[in-house]
Amino acid sequence: MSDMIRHNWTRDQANALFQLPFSDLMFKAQTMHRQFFDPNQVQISTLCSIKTGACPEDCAYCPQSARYDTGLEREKLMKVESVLEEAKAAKASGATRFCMGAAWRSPKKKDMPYVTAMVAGVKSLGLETCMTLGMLDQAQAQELSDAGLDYYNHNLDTSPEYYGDIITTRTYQDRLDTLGNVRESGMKVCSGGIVGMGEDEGDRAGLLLQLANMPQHPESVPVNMLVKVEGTPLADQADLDPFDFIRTVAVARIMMPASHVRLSAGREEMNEQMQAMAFMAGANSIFYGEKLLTTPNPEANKDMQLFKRLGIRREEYEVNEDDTAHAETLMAAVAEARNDQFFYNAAK
Ligand code: SAM
Ligand code: DTB
Ligand code: SF4
Repeated sequence: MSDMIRHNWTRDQANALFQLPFSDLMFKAQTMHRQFFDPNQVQISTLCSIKTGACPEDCAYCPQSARYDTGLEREKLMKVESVLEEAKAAKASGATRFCMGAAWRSPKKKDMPYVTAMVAGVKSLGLETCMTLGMLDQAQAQELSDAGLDYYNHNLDTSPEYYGDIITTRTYQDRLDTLGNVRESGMKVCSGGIVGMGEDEGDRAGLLLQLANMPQHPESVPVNMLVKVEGTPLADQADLDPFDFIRTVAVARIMMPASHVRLSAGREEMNEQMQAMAFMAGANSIFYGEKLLTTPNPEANKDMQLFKRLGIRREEYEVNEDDTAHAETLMAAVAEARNDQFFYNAAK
């Protein structure tokens, strides 16, 4: 099977997959999916926006950029206690991974003690941890990894060729450098992109080529459908043909067969048939819970009903006792340093 995990895809091969008749592509993706995964299991992550709005970057799709008037209230970094409350609620409603996102270009030195305490606290609850905080240098990546962060999300967003039309405040190479630092630190990589931003099929192929030709594939590949937010430059972007979205999922599945491909932003605008088709194309992860970071997501009970109707089961996460013990030790240290009973209790 390992020879099916390739890192030498050519542009012609990626384009050819997109050009296949739809049924042939779906068959190929399903066949690949079944060799690596149980096709009826889906991994469930819940998002939490730990720092919302007022971001200095200019990503044309993003409601959190300070450059666009999207009516979003800026918020300070959440308290560790509040994040842990949200994580408990996410676990109680069925999530196995908790993904914390911040509207930052990159974390500042003063933020690190708080975010690492969040990681240790969430981890000690028996959840997998993920963060997306912008660009990381090697030392920051290592600090997060040492705190017990399992995944770091940092998307390439689109092809290198289309990238300049979407973001000017950080380069494609900056993103690749952050992903390199994450990989080097020992954390798992979560990286994907957004479709429906006016890119063409070659750009969607170009994005997947970048991801699939990395020395190691990202363990998690979010495929986001653009959520069009009033006030952003992409608010009036024409809709992408839903079949082109499904094709992107299918090609991601074929090019990165052992990775979890996540049906990410945009589910609120998809009907159930389209979501079922995305699962058939090889998507095996979702964001779960009523909110993404700032925009709506389907209600949790609606998702559970859909899973039931499709015979889909949640992918379980096996808690590693050593990891939990490590997280508890870190929490106890944080509690002592802050002389804070809450952390002490959370660590027990
Ligand atoms: N600020 C950090 C960064 O950009 O690296 C982390 C948070 S940022 C909101 C995480 C990702 O969310 C972006 O890379 C982008 O892929 C996705 N995203 C943001 N706004 C979106 C939208 N309107 N539709 C779809 N995806 C979106
Ligand atoms: C990812 O690829 N998608 C998520 C997560 N990683 C952080 C974010 C989607 C955000 C959608 C717009 C919003 O809710 O603000
Ligand atoms: Fe800031 Fe991230 Fe939004 Fe870009 S995507 S504007 S970096 S929050």
